[in-house]
Amino acid sequence: MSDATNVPNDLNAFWMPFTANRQFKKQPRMFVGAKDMHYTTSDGREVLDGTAGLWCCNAGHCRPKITEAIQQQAGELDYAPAFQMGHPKAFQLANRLVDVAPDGMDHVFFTNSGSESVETSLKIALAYHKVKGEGSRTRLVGRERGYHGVNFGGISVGGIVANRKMFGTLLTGVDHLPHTHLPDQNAFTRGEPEHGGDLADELERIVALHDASTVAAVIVEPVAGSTGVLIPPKGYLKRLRDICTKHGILLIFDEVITGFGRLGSPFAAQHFDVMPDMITTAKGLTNGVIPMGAVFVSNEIHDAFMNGPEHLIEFFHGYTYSGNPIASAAGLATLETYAEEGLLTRAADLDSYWADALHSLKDAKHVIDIRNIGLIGAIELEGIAGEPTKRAFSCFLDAYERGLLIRTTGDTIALSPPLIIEKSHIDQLVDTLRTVLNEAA
Ligand code: PXG
Repeated sequence: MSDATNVPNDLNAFWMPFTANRQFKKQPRMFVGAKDMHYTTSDGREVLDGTAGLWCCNAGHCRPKITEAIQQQAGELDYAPAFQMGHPKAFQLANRLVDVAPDGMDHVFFTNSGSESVETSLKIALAYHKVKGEGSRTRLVGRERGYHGVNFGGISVGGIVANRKMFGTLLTGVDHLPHTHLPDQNAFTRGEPEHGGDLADELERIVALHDASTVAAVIVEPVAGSTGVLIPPKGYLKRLRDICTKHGILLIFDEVITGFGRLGSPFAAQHFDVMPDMITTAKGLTNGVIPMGAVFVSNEIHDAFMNGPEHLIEFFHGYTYSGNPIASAAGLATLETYAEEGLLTRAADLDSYWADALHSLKDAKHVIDIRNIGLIGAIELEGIAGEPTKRAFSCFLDAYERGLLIRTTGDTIALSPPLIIEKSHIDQLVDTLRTVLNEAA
């Protein structure tokens, strides 16, 4: 067993998350370095990052400003208690964040991950109705195929069967909208699909069944990522907003992957011009470098809590690491990097080049659909009969051998490169994928 960082040591102790552990440990894939658009593998190869790590390294890798901010903060103030005490950088970061958030979202609650942001937003929704005197609003509505992290609230409102079926009865009082994936009508659409906007009306049916007075919140990903990239049909999100408003239900956008520039605006809410009541984020907030999440909260929700005697805690929730100094420093440096390089809007400039490149794969082997929006792409493959996910997973392995990192979910290849990507990288990415697909069994 070696302690050197560039060679695999004993792999047994680490039970890896969302990983085929036995396959991986027989044939490990290790990154030992990263810079800008590339990873370096333990056998010295460069791999083009087609996924921004896991949808999080939006400014690319090992960016100097972020690295230096973390180093400096670690030597200056390593930790400050998060409850009943503060430190300046958490407040600075909250201010910078609300500067890029949609108008009227002037408050931020810090967490450490997307999953925690989701739990936090659901708890704020329940508590908000309670403090407003509408404590009967306890039901939560999610959506089939939704991904909202892995904690109990998130998997309850989520709609990915594999993430739910092992874990009992989950939260009670949860209902689900139908998903919006309509391949027969929308296959090979560029951007928002034409068909399916009316699926938002299913919310009226759910509200009618339970009565609006029992429904607290609806949570959706504006663009669903983990389920294989589902782009909202035209008019869908606006319709959800209208129905929620009509019935006094809070609308939560889970922007853990769409936040921080992925669609060409800081947030999807701005891209689609639909304003939710809360936005959950993580990932790109610190460029993926240090765990941190944030829930953006509308002024109305925040202000509803600021009542009663001033010495009392207004909301019984929070984490030891909420607004951690090093994470805050990383967040500030990340936002500076985004601003200096125009990264929160760069996806809008590259959108059509990206779309053309992706859709040029239409005739590659096995491809049954291609979807894109901002700097997100999905290539859906026909699965091997009786062996779902196997074809896409072999493509993932082959792409890695050919110097390209992609993600797969089911039989869909998902792409979400760092927002610093250049056209030449897009060409390389698509050329590699074409070879991989055409050679796939
Ligand atoms: N909400 C959404 C919409 C997400 O995409 C989470 C919550 C949970 O975040 P944390 O930080 O708790 O993991 C996510 C996470 C993929 C992939 O390749 C997506 C995520 C995580 C890992 C892989 O699709 N999304």
